[in-house]
Amino acid sequence: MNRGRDYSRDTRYLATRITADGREGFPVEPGRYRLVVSRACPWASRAVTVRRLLGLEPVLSMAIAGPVHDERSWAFDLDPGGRDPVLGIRRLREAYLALDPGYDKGITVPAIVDVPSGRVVTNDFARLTLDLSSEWRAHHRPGAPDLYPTALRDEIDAVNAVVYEDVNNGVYRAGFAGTQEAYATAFGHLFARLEQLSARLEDSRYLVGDTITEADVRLFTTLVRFDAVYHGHFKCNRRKLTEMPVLWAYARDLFQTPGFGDTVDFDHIKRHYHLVHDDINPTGIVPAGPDLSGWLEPHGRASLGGRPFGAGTPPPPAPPEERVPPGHTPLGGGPA
Ligand SMILES: N[C@@H](CCC(=O)N[C@@H](CS)C(=O)NCC(=O)O)C(=O)O
Repeated sequence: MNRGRDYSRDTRYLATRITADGREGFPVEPGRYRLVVSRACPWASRAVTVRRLLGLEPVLSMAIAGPVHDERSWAFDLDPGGRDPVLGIRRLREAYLALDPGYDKGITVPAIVDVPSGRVVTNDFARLTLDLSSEWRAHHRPGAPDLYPTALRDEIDAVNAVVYEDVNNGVYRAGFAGTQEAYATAFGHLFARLEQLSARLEDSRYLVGDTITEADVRLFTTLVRFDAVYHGHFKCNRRKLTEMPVLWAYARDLFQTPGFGDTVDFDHIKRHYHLVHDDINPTGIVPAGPDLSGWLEPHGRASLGGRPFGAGTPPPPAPPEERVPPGHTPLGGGPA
């Protein structure tokens, strides 16, 4: 990441696509690939939620890196012996260097690794979830929602574009701003966009159409981090999420929908931001708050109509090894 006067994201991704027809050399194949994530990261969390909503767990395995990384990249320090049990590596950089020993761009999550070769295939986070929806369709669970329906793609793309610019990446532009002006600009755009989204969601349960879509997944991953990290650590403090009634109810509604809140690890989120960005939090103190119990309060949005899964069904609980540990979530967490 490049920080400084005007924070800009390094967008030179490894953009090879895994497709149903394998036209880029990597066909969709059950068991062949491993999705590497951190539950702290909003971009990776999109993929965690989409994989779960679509029921791809049996065909696309998942590695969860520890929340705190250093310049040597994400580490599998939550796993026995500090190694990912499938890839056999300690750090994500090993999979990037297996592809290209001279690799000098961001070693980021989410990434999908080709298990037989141990090489990263893609870290193109924006494309990755859309491909899980479209290219992996043959492996979706029965009752999986269509998160990127053809008829709504233009509208979803348009919402995603402004949400990315002003909200998903906007909080980073505010938090990593190196000048007062850059911060003020990002701050202004962020809260103006949140107001506009709030107006859009006042009478409409979801962002596009009357079921959950990719657009909701992308807005959710930023909203769920808002009070825990963006409000304080990134100085996005005109209002807390809990002070924006429509967005707060919308976020709670999604949080309580299987596949969203049950993937959220507040402990990883708070430790990642406050410990990794030691330039903006040099003491390394991780805040004790906020109180998370409000996430379970009734949201009252069912009366707006809409059905989260349309004609489909919610996903069953995650496999025990993929549940968020107790104490990291107001939902209780842990194996059932
Ligand atoms: N690669 C994308 C999104 C993924 C991303 O930024 N992931 C972060 C975590 S939230 C990451 O892996 N950072 C590691 C690093 O930059 O060293 C980007 O930079 O725009």
